[in-house]
Amino acid sequence: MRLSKFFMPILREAPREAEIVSHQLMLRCGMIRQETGGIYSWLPLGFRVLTRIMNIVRAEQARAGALEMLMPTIQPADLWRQSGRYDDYGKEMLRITDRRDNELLYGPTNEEMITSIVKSSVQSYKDLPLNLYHIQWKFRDEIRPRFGVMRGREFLMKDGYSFDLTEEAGREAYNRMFVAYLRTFAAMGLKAIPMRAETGPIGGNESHEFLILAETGESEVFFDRAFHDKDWSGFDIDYDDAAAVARVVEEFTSMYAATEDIHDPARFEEQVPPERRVQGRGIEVGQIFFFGTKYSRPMHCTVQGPDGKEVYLQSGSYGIGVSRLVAGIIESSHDEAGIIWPAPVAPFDLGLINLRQGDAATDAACERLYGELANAGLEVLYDDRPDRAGEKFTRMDLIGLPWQVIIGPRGVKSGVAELKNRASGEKTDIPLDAAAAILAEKCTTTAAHA
Ligand code: 5CA
Repeated sequence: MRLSKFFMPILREAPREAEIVSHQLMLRCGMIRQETGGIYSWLPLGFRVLTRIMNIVRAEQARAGALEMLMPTIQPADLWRQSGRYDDYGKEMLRITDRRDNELLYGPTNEEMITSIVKSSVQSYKDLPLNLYHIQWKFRDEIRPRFGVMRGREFLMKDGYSFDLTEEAGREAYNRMFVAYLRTFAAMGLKAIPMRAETGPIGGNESHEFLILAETGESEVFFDRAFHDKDWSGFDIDYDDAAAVARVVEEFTSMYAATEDIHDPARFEEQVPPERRVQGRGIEVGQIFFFGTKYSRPMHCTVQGPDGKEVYLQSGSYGIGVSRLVAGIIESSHDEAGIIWPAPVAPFDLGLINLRQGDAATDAACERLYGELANAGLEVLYDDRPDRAGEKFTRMDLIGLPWQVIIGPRGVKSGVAELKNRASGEKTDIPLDAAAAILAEKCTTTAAHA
C-alpha cells in the first residue's frame, strides 16, 4: 500500500477527551473516529488490525472444532421473553419498535437466538456435539462508555456456543475453549491470565475471565508470578484428546489468579509465597461460561438421547472482545513514540520509507524493493509522500509497524538500506539487493515467535 493512496488521517495531538494511551494513539493514528458516545467508525488502518485479530480467532476456533456462522444484530424481543431475560436486561438493552409495532432489540449477546436455532434443527444426540460461533457487532447501552473502543456501546465480539448431550461432554467443550483461548491470545503476542469469575447477567455455574495486564485495566487483579514463567505459546494440543486438554486447564487453574470481586486474601497468602504475589490491573479480553441446562430448560431445547428419552442440552458460551483487543494490545505494547504492534496483529508487516521522494535513484530503489516485497507475500506500507525525513520517521514510529526499511540517496549509492526494529530500536544496514529475502525471513520469524 502506498501511503499517498492510503487513508490514514494522522492527528498531531490527541483530542482532549481521550483519557488512556490506547484511545489517544488510535485517534492520532487515524484508526477510528467517534460517531457518537461509545460508537466508532473503523478507518482503514484500524480495520486492518481488527481483521487480523478476527483471523487469528478464526484459525484457532477451526482447530478446536468450532463452526463459524453469522447471526443478525437485530433480534425479536419474544425470543428473550422465553429465557426470561427480556426484562432482566434493563436499560443496557437497546429496544427497537419497527413500523409494524414489532418489538425488536439490538443484540447484546446471542444465547437465546442460538438456542432457538439448535432447538429447531437438532433432534438427535447423533447431531451433537456442536460448537457454533460468529463474530458480530453487539450493542450494550453502557452507563459509562469510556476509553474509546475499550468500553464501547457498539463493539465487535466473537461469541461461541457449545451444545452437548451430557454434562461431562459439556465440560469437555468448556475445556477445549479454555485452551483455545489461551492459544488465541498467545498467538496475538498476549499473555491472558485465566481467572475464575462471577457469571453476572449471562449466568451459569462456572466461568473464567481472561485478563491481560495493563496499568489502565478496569479490574484489580491478584495472581501468582509463576504465570509469568509459563510457556504460553509453545505448547501443542490435540483437541480430540480430552485428558490432555483437561491437563492444560488444570495446570492453568491450579495457580492462584483472581479479580477483586472474588479475591480471597487469606487463600492468596496461604497458597502463594510472598515473593510471588503480584497485584496489578487487568483488561478482560474474553470470558467463558458453562451453563448446564440454564438456557435449554426454559427454551425447551432437547434432543432424543440414545435410550429414546428427551434430554435437555448442556450448553456453554464463549466470548472474546475483538474490538476491545485492539485497544488492549496497544495498552500493553507502546512507548512514548507510539504503538509497537506485535507482528501477528500489525496492520502491515513493515513500513518502507523513501527519504528523498523525487530523487530518481532513490525512487527506483524503493519501487524495486516494494515490488519484491509484495512478491514475497509481505504487506508493506510504502511512505512515498514528499514529506521531510523527520516527519516520516515520527509517523512510522507512531503507527508502530514491527519493521521499518529506510532508503535514501546515500544508501542507494553504496547499495544499502537501513533496517529498524520498532520494538528494540535497533538499526542495521542490509544490502539492497538481498533486502527482500532478509525481510521475508525476519517478518515470518517475528510472526512465529510473537
Ligand atoms: N455471551 C457471553 C459470551 S459469548 C458474553 O456476552 N460474555 S461477556 O459479556 O463477557 O462479553 C464477552 C467479551 O466482550 C468480554 O470479555 C469483553 O472482552 C467484551 N466486551 C464486553 N462488553 C464490552 C464493551 N462494552 N466494549 C467492548 N468490549 C466489551
